[in-house]
Parts: sequence; C-alpha cells; structure tokens
Amino acid sequence: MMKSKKVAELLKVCRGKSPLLILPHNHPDPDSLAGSWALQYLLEQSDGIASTIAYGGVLGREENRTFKKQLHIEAVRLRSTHFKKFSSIALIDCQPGGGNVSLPSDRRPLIVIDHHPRRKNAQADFVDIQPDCGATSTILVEYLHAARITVPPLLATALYYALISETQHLGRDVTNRDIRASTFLFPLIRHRLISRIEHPVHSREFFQQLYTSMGKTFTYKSFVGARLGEIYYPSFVAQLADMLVSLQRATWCLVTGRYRKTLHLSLRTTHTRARAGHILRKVIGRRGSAGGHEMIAGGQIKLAGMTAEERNELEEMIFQRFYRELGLPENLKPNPLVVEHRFTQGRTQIHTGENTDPHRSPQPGKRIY
Ligand SMILES: [Mn+2]
Repeated sequence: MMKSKKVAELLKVCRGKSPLLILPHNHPDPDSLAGSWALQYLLEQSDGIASTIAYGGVLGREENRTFKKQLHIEAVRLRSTHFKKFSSIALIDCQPGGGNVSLPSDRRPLIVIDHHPRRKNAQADFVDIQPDCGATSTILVEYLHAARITVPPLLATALYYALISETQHLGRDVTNRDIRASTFLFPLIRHRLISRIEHPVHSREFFQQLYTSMGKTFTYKSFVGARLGEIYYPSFVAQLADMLVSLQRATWCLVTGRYRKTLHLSLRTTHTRARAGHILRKVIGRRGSAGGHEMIAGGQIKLAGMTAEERNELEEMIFQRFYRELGLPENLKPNPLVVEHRFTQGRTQIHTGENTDPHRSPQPGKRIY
C-alpha cells in the first residue's frame, strides 16, 4: 500500500548511488543508530546497495555503548574524508541544518528520514519526515515490513530497544504506529540482550558525575534544573533530565552541561501535550538550535570564543527566559535538591546553613559520611 510505494520511491532514488554514507545524529542514541542500521540492511537486501554508517561526536552513555557492542552495530567515527569519499548521504533521525548533525552546509543529502518536526531546509531527493512517530525506527520497521524483508534477530533487537528507550517503554510521546512496530518486532528479539543493554556496567566516572550533579541540582516550585558545567560526555544531560523529572511534584526539568565548547541542553516535562521542542527552540532562539517532541527536547549552543563570564550570563539568561515561558515568578530563590547530611548514632542531621546557592558546586574535596 502506501508504505510499499514509499519504499519503491526510496530504492529508485538510490539507484546508481552506491555506496552511500549514512549519518545518524551526533552523539547518537539507539533510535538513530538502529534506524541507520535498518536503512543499511534494507538497501543491501533489496538492491545490493552498499553503505557505511558514520557518526559525529561520541557514544558516551553506557547503555548506548553496550547497545552498539552487544548488537555488533558497524558504525564508525565520522571523519572529514568521508565527505570526499561518498557522494550520496542519508540523514537518519535528524535533518539538514539541525545543529545536531555534522553535515557540511554545502552538501545536499540524498535521503532524510526523521520523526522530528520538519525544518525549513529539509531538502533531499527523498524526504520522509513523520512527527507522528515516537521514533525514527518505527518508520524503518514499516519499510522493512512493506518490503517483506525478514528482520534478523540482532537488528530486530536494536529496533525494539530503540523504540522502548526513546518512548520510555511505550509511555512517552508514543503513537499507535510505534506500538504496532514494537508488536511486530517482539517475537523476533533477543530478550537477554535487551536486559543487558538496559542494565549496563557503569564506570566510576559515571558515579562521580552523578555525585557532582546532585550538588548542582535545584528546585524552583514545580521545576527542577541543573547547571552542570563541564560534563564528561554530552548525552549525560539527557540522562540526568530523565532521572530528575521523576522527582515528586516536578513537572518540568531543564539540564545544561558543557562538552567541547558546546552547551548541551535537555528539557523534559510530565505534561503529555506540552510542546517541549517548541518551547526549547523559543528559549534558545538564534543562539543555537533545538528540536524535540511534546515531552522531551534537546538543544545545543556553540560557546567558542566566549569567556567564562559570558557563558555564565548566557546560561543565566536561558534559565530566566525559560521561567518566563512557564510563568514562574522570577524573584523566587531556587532551593538545592539535596544538602549534605551526616548520620550520627542512627539519626540524620541535615546541614542547610552552608552552600545553599545551588548554582555553585559543592566545595571540592568535601566528603559525605
Ligand atoms: Mn529519535
């Protein structure tokens, strides 16, 4: 039906264009990696079209590293030579000019497949943008299904994990199409691998990052936020935002962190129709770029050439604009989420007197007993 027509159109566009370069977004998450792999598999199986998956940025989050390793996903780090070598490019889970993909501005991609709201400059020979899907992987599952291609277990597992991680087990920004796609995949997946990816081994740095982050987290009525400063991998802002928005009575969460001269922002809300992506784009404006859905959004701002003071002012302003957007009073003092406490003879003593300014990090070297 509709979908098989779309697949025929896709294959027609790719004819004679082999090999292709497939680009997930920078610092890729399971949805963009699984989507890329599914496109690679579809093209290879139906028309023998070869492709290379290359990602900009880093795979930081342990879940994502375990995901790539356990499922044997052949994706390499993107180099500038890739753009010389490949004349045809496919963007998966991102769009040209989105700010989260390392596509040179003078290159027009051959293919764009995404589920984020359409950007003005989303120009390509084949464009399939469906904000109606909770994940890009859903679109690719529909293609594989329409092309009557048998999905091998590891690819099925990748696509299924992408769906459940992107939608928090089909509960956030999800539609019937995502549920249908996951039902289709379910009998094909390796359950033990899903469990292994979802519960990865964490490095000591992760706990260190978590510990310092708690000291930088503050609440402001129903808002919870954190300004993390330097972070050790960019997707940590999203990971922490997911965690913090689960705070009792919190309805909004914004986390910011710096990684290699870029400020990464992650927004979450418990409201199912809050247009988080729209709000974050409005708050960031022309200073950077953002994208997202109803309940989740992400963005980035380039910080190159800015002094520490200018960076600080910028972040301060982002938060102020955000409070205004939510109608929160601006004269309110934020409260720290956690305070140092000591356990004395089974009793908890809470120290609130010092370091109550949550924008300041806890004093270095201070230990919690
Ligand atoms: Mn996605």
